[in-house]
Amino acid sequence: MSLLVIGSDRLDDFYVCTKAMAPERDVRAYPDVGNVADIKYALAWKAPMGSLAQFENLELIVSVGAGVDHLFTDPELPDVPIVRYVDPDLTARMVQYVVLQTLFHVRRMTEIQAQQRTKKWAFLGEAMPDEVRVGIMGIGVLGQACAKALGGLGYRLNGWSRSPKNVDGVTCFAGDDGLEPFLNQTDVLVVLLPFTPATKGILNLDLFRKLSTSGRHERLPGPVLINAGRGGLQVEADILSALDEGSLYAASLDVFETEPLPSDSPLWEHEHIVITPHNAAESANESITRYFLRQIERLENGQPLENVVDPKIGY
Ligand code: NDP
Ligand code: OXD
Repeated sequence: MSLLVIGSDRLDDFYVCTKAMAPERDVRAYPDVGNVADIKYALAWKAPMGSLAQFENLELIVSVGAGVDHLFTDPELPDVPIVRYVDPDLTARMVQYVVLQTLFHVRRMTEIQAQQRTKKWAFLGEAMPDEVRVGIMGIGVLGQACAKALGGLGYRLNGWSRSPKNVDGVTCFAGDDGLEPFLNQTDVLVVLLPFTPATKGILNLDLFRKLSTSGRHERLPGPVLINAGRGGLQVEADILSALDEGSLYAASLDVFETEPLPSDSPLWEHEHIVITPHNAAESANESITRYFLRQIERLENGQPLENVVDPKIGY
């Protein structure tokens, strides 16, 4: 009945933290697994392909992240319940990131910073909050928390999801039919979608061209993209083309097709792009470990697991 921590740059931290928080438990850190038959519960982030298949008595996988695409890329993924990470720590950090990036672009900070570099003192027009429509693609746990915070700043809100939703203060759109009307009424596109076969490459030139042009005026020079979902959602060459042709004004990207972002990527150099190193919502080791242990306790006490993912839809 051993616990395993596997994958992640923070593997050693999770190991130490799990041992400290559950001293009565036997904890192993991959690849030092001992007898594979002992392993019953795994805390995983980007585990080496095929590695989880060797644990024949595995009963539960808890994902270190809210996204579980890192598990579903493994063709030998064991058929056991997968719980994704949903926690106030993660949610609060994502809300801060999305609010920060939204304000940054609506207040035209890339232009203001360019002015600073040339010691230029000049006012730029700024949109009033209720002139700006923030459209949240993926109005799930994180999207709804962001909507609440952005609504408090006075922005108008739209949301898009797979299944129809009712969210206070948000005009909701759903499915393929809802996508175009959602985009047509969006000035700032916040992306908090999971990476699945259905969302792969969805952020492409065709989509950017459907974003609202009516919000574009001297105070809000054009649509903004904020992607904190996954890099596989975006076509990076298309983001650059959209910025060049004006169908995007600016972008904040936390996730990339290849991570770390290669040093020769032209995204690094673009004046209207903010790059962050997939740190939009990097939760504390203690929060993640506490969540892992709670799921194990629930399983052992016969209580339902929380936030179990559906392998058929991939999130
Ligand atoms: P949820 O599962 O709660 O929400 C996902 C939302 O996306 C739901 O509204 C869902 O629709 C919608 N969705 C999924 N597939 C489609 C589709 N094909 N078409 C339209 N809508 C779709 O996830 P979270 O909010 O917890 O997390 C979202 C993602 O954020 C994670 O999967 C992860 O990739 C990313 N993330 C990134 C972090 C970072 O640091 N950059 C940190 C944490 C998460 P429906 O409501 O109908 O199910
Ligand atoms: C997550 C992430 O999915 O950090 O939680 O990317």
